[in-house]
Amino acid sequence: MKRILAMALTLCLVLSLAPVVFAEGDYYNKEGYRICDEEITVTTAGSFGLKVIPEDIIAWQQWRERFGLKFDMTFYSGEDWKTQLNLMFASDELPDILCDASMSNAEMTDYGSQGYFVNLLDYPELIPNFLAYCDEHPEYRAACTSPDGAIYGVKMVIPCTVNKIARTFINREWLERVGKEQPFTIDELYDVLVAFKEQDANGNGDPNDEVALGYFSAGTGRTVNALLVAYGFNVNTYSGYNLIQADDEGKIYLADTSEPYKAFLTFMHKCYAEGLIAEEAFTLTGNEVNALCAADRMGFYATGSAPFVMSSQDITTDAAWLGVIGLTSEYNDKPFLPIPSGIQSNFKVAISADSPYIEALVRWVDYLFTAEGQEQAFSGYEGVTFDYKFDEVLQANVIEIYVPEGFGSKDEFRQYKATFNGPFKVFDGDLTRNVLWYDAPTEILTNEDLVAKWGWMALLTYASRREGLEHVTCFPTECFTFTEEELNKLATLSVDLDNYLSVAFADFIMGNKDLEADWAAHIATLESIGLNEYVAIYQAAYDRYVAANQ
Ligand SMILES: [Ca+2]
Repeated sequence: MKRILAMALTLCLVLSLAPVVFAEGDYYNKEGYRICDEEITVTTAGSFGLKVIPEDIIAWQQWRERFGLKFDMTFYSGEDWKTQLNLMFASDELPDILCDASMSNAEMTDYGSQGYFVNLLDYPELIPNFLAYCDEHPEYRAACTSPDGAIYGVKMVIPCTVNKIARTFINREWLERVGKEQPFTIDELYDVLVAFKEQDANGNGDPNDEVALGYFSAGTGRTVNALLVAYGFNVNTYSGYNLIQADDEGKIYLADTSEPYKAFLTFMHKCYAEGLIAEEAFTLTGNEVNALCAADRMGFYATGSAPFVMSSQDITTDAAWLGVIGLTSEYNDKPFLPIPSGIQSNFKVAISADSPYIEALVRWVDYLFTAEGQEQAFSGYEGVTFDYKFDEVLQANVIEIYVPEGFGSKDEFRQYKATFNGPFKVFDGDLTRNVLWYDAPTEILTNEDLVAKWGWMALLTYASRREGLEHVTCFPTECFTFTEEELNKLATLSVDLDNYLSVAFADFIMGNKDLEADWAAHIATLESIGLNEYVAIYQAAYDRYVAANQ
């Protein structure tokens, strides 16, 4: 009913607008740039916290000059944005294009199917670069496709591999002090952790101040990702629980209910019981975790940042660490590295179906997927905000962002002057990091100068080159889309499961629950919450994803 009404409304809208809609080609060029010879002013809004004056940003000026698009931009803080966006929907007054929509799959499916947004696929001749990108990255197409088959918006993606993976590190200096080699299996890791705990691994004279396994739910929760991979799970997780997986036959299951997962929890509990994990693992705050790192008290952990950031020092301090990738265990003897898609869950850019400039804006979205469009999102324009410079150690061209007078660093210039660090940023990250990851010869990756400059990125790149290590695509739950009915069910199911699993996870690790005596009751509780229905919904979403990917 809603759909029919929406279609009728759209039809009325099109008819009522018909007299003022520009004839095709009148105001825009179908190919080449500029997009509009005669400048047009385009309204845009989105969630963006930085206080900048849009007209002062170099990207804004470049877009005006290069494309004939003058963006009239309005930004709202993250908290205000949802309210503002709802008001826009209610009053039917969307701007021409949303530059940071921060809309979930559910919201985009809902509003898109009601006719609020342009389906990009209705303009195939205007989106050659977008379609080429989707062909090359079918998972991206799947992630942006609503269950009705339309693409109402595009999402941000992190293209740099080293930025996406679970960044796991072990302290090389600690290993040397306790006389151990880098561990590659769970058993070897356990030996090392025991040595870290028993000896004065950080060399400060106190044999009792080391935190061997740096798992803290705040700050270094990602540590569990490296351990789960050792047990054979192809995951990208910060929490360590509620993990959807597919078996070899494409059958979906919740990893948390499996034997290898139980073995993972058993390992975590053993570490906790023996004091290898800190007693405060579930209660320490992020700042307190950083203080431990700054005091050199953690020997092994994974993080969303890097050792030098965690310990508030400069990047040269990363040289004291080694990258850890592809641990194995008795449940999984093949080392592998899961590489996440890097596709963010929310929609970033969407064009209002009411805009008089739909075609020009469809071309603008398409531009964001050209090589230059991808590069400018993070780094701006060559010769304007950065130069390519030959890196002697890396033996390759890398992007060197300018530091003009008045700016303290490249990043300050980039964020506050060169680019919009959010709006229209569909590709995030310095693309030359992939030159290091994919092209640098392995023998230079341990070069002192290279490690001093690239720090954690060099450590992980080197670890990724280990012989026999397989690089695999991470199981792509973030690319799944759900129907309205499924979303309604998931709204309560996933919250209930998450709430229960987060408590059970801590209880099993801390020993409040017993992994043998309480396991059957644990599974029964999951079933009573709705495990089977949950898995069935994910199975349907996965089947659609596989179909959309073909
Ligand atoms: Ca010590």
